[in-house]
Amino acid sequence: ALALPVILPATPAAAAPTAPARHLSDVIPAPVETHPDAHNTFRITPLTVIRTTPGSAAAWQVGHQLATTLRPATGHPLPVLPVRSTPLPEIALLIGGADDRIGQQGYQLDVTRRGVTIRANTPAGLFAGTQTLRQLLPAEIEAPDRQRTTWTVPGGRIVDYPRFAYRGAMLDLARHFHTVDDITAYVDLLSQYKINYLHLHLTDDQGWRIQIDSWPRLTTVGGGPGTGVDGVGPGYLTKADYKTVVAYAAARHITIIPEIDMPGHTNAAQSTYPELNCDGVAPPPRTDIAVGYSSLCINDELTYRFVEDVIRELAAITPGPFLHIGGDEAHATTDEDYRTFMNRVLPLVAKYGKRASGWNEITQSDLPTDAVAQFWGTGTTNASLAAAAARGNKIIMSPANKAYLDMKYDANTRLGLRWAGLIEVSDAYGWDPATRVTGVGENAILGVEAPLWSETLRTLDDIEYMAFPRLPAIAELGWSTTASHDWESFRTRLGEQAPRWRLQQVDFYPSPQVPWT
Ligand code: TNX
Repeated sequence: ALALPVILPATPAAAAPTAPARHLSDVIPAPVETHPDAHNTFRITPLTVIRTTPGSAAAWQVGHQLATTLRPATGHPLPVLPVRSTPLPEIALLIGGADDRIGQQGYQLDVTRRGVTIRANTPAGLFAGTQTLRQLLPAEIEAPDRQRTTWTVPGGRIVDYPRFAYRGAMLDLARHFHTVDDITAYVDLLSQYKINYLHLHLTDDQGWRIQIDSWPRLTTVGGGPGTGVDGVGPGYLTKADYKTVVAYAAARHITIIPEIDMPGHTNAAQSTYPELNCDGVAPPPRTDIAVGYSSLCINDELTYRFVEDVIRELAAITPGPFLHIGGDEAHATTDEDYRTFMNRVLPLVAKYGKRASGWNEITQSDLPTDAVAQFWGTGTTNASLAAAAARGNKIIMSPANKAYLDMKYDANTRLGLRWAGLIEVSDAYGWDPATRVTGVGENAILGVEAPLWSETLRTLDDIEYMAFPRLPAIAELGWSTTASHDWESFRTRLGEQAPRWRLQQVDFYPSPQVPWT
């Protein structure tokens, strides 16, 4: 008898686990409009391709970044093709053809059985859409290695665009230096929440963190060994490092804003160069966290040569429009000297092609109308800020008792300060930028920014712990409509971010206010 080959039934593949279904509105920041269509979910499979507008290198770049994000966990090839159509299931990233309302930063996202289509007027808008897509996929998409799950995207349409053009974060490199790797890791996290500006606080009393060729000891001494709070935060960015950060951020549609804080907060420079002091004597370096004791010498021409050198060199390596000149807490400068100084320095910023921004104290000087003032107060009135807004200056809102990421969450928080109060997640979320300060309404506001001062922070884990989960709260205030402002909804969506943060190894504060999943 003929021996027949034994054909075993194929082992049924163990069904891939199905993650709890995501909904189109389970996104931070909350999208403007969602139109769910439960019958039209899309699945990313081994056949899925990413298609981008032909001829747009920038769109292809966004597609390539999306593929890089989706490949590790899916294990799928996800080729990126700049073509008009494919017969395959696709994720299409297309410039043009979207809802009129999306503007320069928004996007429209359509999910059907056959594919996902993101449309935008700009690469920045496409990128924002891909960050939404990322959050619509199961949390396992953030895993560094292949996961067995079904990569479902909920069906329907999102039309989404920001309330404010400016959504910022700030990192203080002066009190403790943070490396290029730490800054770029922070950029990755910021970009997931549609933050589009990163302000780097580069100089302060305790350290100078950016290379300036015409004053070389600023970094080697002012940023050298023994600098930083407690003398344990040395380091600085070379110009090459700075350009690396600028390019890395730009690829994620984040613009870097460099800050040189002056005329106060300047001890690192003045202890390095005696000639920057009125008496020609260099004060000792400072590693404590006091503020308000240092001042550049207002009536010395050398001061303005120094400032011009710094502004010129920094402007030359900064492609973004803004240069931040600090201006806060100049308690060792008289009011008259402060105005004299700003009247000299503001035109220098313009001379090198930049738009000045500064802390709200700059509104006490004669501001050009394109200057931007950053409110950091804790109150709800500020006469000179309101007057500047009335004259047409734009305002960035960073109220210290709401938006400061360096304030402790509660009395037990190991890191952080508490001068502006304790800031739980509900406090960080519970305010409206356009009604915070009398006379500074919606139209005067360029946007919001969440500053992170580094007196108590040394590592990336420290940064993450203070920023998460409050940074997403500020990001939502900057992007989403007031109509969608809702604490119950926000804290639920925030709780759903936790599995993503765990997979990305983000060290977050597990606030008792949030239903973590
Ligand atoms: C105030 S806010 C400062 C900084 C400190 C911060 C600490 C501002 C413009 N100045 O010098 O680092 O408080 O929270």
